[in-house]
Amino acid sequence: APVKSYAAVDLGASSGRVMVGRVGPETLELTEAHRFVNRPVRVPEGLRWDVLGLYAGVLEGLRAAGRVDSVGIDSWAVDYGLLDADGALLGNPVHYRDARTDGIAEKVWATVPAEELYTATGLQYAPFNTLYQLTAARSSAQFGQAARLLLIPDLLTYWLTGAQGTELTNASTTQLIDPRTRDWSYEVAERLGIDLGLFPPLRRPGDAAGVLRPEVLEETGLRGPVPVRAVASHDTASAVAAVPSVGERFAYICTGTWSLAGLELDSPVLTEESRAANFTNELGIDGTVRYLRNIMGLWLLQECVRAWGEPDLGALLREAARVPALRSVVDAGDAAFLAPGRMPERIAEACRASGQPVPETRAEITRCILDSLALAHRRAIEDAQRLADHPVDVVHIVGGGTRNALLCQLTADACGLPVVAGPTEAAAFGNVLVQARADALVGDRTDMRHLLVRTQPLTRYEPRGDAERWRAAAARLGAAPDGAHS
Ligand code: ADP
Ligand code: LRH
Repeated sequence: APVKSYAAVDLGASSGRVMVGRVGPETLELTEAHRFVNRPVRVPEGLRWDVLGLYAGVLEGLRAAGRVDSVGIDSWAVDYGLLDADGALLGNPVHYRDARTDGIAEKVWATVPAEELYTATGLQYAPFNTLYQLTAARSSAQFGQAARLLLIPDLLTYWLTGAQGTELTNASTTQLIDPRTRDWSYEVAERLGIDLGLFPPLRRPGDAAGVLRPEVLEETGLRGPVPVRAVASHDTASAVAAVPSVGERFAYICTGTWSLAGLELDSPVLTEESRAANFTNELGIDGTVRYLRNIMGLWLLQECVRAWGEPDLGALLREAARVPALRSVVDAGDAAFLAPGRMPERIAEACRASGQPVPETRAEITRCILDSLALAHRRAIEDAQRLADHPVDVVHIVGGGTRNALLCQLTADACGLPVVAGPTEAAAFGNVLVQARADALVGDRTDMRHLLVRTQPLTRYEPRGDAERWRAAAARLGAAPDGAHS
């Protein structure tokens, strides 16, 4: 039976990587060709992505990857580049943690009330949804020159191929897509004066997206033609596609810079209760809905580790494991933690403000973060099951957080459910598998998942039975509203 090779470009908020996947009917192997840091840059006008640095990393990765049957790109959601009428990039793409969207949502809601926006688009409120970014950008000189808008993976695909498109799973994070029709939300766009003509036509995971340009072949040393394939270009959609579940009754948590915790559903949940609980309905492969909540995730720890001068993570986590559990917890869903900087202080302040013991040492702060994340995972998974009327027996953890055994165990304890951890590079697996499926090497979504289960090492964590303590801690955090409020 044939085995083919695919390059998966996966750009996370903290690092980018080019992985090579080998896929056959009984084969699924992933190796890292190249990894590079993704560091946002603060310039006088705000926080920006170093998108040229990322593109250079992609080219270097493709060179290291060598001969592949096709290439797919996924990245974090919501952000975009603007092109002028000649197709040239206008400025550096703005980082979703930039402050330009402060106070913008209220302006949008004055035209389209938050309730209507939710029924029309199914998206949770987050200040950085593309819709709010565009509203903030509209009066800028740069925007006046824009002829095209390309989401980050679509921008890199354009640079590699010269062909333009808007991939659907990532488009579903703009707040301009209707999750029922899986097409643009024309009415919302019109009422808010957003020109959908800025976006090139929609394409779906598995669609052809062009071939590497001759100049790219030359720079990477590859021999053409090399097709580029649209994948589930939202990294979370690719990661969910690679959740190694065998049944339907599962929840997932994609852990990296963010924790995205929720369910895979056939249709969106657009109730007022769901909106109040800040659940989102993003689109996945095969017309599925990713019903989930954004939780601040390991960002909280990343920012502390950065503030502390990058101490060894393994040693820090071992010390944190010895700190007594649940002394103090913060609301890891709170958008107050969105911006970079002063994270250890901000966590301590949140504990003080809620009358809890203030964590002092690095190990104590780390433990506070991990307990808080586990608690936020518990709340999201409980709420999702109730709101979607979709009970689960197991929680799958995928992404970088699978390397944090303490976080996985605490999540099992908090949820009172077994946790199955792995794969770590879920987004890259999902990316590769969608490419392989387009070549008919794997069948449907279930086949993709079974192949993962047969080939990938997974770690199981059983809940340690202290459910009552977690219930009490959840109650202590109180009836604070959930999700990215501030
Ligand atoms: P993203 O895709 O958002 O950039 P990743 O999925 O790569 O994020 O996950 C990055 C996170 O994984 C880091 O912030 C860190 O907390 C965790 N991580 C990475 N390596 C390790 C490790 N060796 N031990 C524990 N945690 C790790
Ligand atoms: C994770 C992610 C998440 C989005 C956020 C902006 O990388 O794509 O799904 O909400 O970045």
